Amino acid sequence: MKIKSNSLVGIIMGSKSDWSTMIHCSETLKKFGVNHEVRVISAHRTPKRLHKFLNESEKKNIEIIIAGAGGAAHLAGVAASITTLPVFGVPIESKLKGLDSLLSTVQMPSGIPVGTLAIGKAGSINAALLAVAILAKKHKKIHKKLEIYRKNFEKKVPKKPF
Ligand code: RP5
Repeated sequence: MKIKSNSLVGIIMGSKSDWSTMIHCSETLKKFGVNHEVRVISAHRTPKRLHKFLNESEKKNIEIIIAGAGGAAHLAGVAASITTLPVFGVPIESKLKGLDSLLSTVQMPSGIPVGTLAIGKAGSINAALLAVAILAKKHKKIHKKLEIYRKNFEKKVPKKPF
């Protein structure tokens, strides 16, 4: 049975402490008018919540899951194993500068993929932009906004370094 919702993306993160990174993902989606849900869900602290959220996401119109986690960052991988929705992983900066988070997220054995972005803020923003690019194929309004964004983005790059 379908659940009523106008969210296209689900952002999950292992801890409230990840929000200072994942807020950039949410802010970027907002710029493109992409409705999304944001939840603190941990693969090891709240596994039932993870199953429930992904189960409900599939019954809503959610098309993409973005998971941010740090340290032994298995959230994106576990999420990808539960749902058939595409999952992007954002490695959160950690005590090991995010290298642990990056390797935990990116090194998925073949069979269950996680599209892994860069560590920290850049990855958080890019996860949103990648989601936007995928959504743009189907959603015309998002496509238009992406084209405008790209045009303006190029203009922001200075021609000279001084
Ligand atoms: C991970 O542990 C979370 O994703 C977070 O990045 C990290 C630390 O969590 P807290 O101790 O700050 O709650 O599960």
